[in-house]
Amino acid sequence: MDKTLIFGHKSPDTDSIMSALVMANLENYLSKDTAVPCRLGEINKETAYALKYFKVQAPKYLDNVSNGDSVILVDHNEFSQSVNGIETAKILKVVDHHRICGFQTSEPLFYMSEPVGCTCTILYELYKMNNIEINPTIAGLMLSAIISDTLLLKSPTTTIKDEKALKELEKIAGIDVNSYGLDMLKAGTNLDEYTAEQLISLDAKNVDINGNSVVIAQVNTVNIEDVMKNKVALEKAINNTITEKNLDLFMFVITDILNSNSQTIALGRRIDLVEKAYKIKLENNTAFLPGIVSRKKQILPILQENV
Ligand SMILES: [Mn+2]
Repeated sequence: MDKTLIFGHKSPDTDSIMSALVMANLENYLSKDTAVPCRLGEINKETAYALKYFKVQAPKYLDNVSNGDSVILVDHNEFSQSVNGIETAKILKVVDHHRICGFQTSEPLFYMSEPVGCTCTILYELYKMNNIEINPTIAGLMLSAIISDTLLLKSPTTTIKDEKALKELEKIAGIDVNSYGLDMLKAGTNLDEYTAEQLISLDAKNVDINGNSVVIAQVNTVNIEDVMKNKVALEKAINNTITEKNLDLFMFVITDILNSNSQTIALGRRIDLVEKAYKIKLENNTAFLPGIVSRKKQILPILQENV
């Protein structure tokens, strides 16, 4: 029997991990191949909290794929965010909710993309479409991903489909989504043990913006000042990464999940992109971004428009 490797993006967030686990569960109903959920990086604290709560093991770590490996991508499609060697793999399916960028295959594939708040919302629809029952554990994984990606439905990426899915999954899992969700999000904001290097790579995405090599990294917190206390160390780590990867811009976004605001530290030769996008002037490499919480909807496209 062939094995199909299923994984989300590098620097995995809760959606990337849960989508891999959930998609593997779904595939085991839909396909005769064996599906193996994988992860492309360390499990963050928020995800660890959710996995422990629902008593599910983390997927196995995958460093690279090689010629002809069968894979399914969830929660991403850009090769720059995918596994090493992705160019040589056989991509069977993609289930995603991001912009499509630089994506190409040599064979036909199943591709499901929707502009909803979370990949697990699309997976929820796939269970429905295929008439497959969702068990309470799978429901718990899915609702954790939706809470994480939509910040408990507060992010502007949230759609009616996310709200409906969350409501339904709450019933199946038999938990109170609001209290569980807040505990889970808070578990992810405990940043004390991380070094500056780790903080800037916990949830970092490489993106190409009209030929500019950009990294947008984000951390969630309940207290922006707490993170900003380490500004000097953060700046040093960011500058090292810029040199190492020859980046044009590194935008570090510290998001206050309780008040739905962010503070950014931006460095690189194209910090003008950030200044133009938000009509601000960075002071000491930093600026407050009121109301900004979503990289996908309020950062990436805004930078692109202003390039
Ligand atoms: Mn996602």
